[in-house]
Amino acid sequence: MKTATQTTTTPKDPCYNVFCTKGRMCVVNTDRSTTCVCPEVCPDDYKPVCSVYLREFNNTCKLHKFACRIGIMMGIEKTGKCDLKDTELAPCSVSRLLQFHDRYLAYLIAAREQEMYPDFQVETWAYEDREEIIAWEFNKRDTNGDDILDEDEIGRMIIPEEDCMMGFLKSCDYDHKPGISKKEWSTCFPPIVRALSEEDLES
Ligand SMILES: [Ca+2]
Repeated sequence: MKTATQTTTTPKDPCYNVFCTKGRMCVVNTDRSTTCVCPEVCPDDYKPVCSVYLREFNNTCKLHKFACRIGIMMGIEKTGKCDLKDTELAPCSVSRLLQFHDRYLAYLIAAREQEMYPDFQVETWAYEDREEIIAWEFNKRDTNGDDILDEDEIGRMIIPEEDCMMGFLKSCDYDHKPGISKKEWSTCFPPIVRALSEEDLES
């Protein structure tokens, strides 16, 4: 799987090795230092980018503005318009994306519950427990135990009916090195449960 985040930067760009979390965008300051920001206002320039969730934005700033509102990592699949003819994947819709982390976490909690307490349901899982469940999933998926989810291991995580999964996995792999490390995994999969609706994203 190719690294999809920050495809517009080059190794000379000060932002090249800066990986902003929670949807933020790396900007270069006048002294060449960098800052991760959530853009409030974006230019109206039409320089389309296609996100890894196969949703198109008029420019990179608008992609980050949107991703910040949801608080998720969102890689760029390619600069330019999304070319859906080249892929068999369906775009991940906004409503499905809003609930993606919760949906995935609920799925993992059910699997973990089944393993640990097959006879009853746990009432609520604390933050630390959810953190542990996310780490448990990583270790289970890292079948060769090298602390990296490599291309084959990631390939086995794709669920055909989960149209946001591919984008999520691509967004997790943000550090220009192949595969998803434990650090990348815990960064892109926060153990929080959000309550956002599509209305929250308007304006
Ligand atoms: Ca591995």
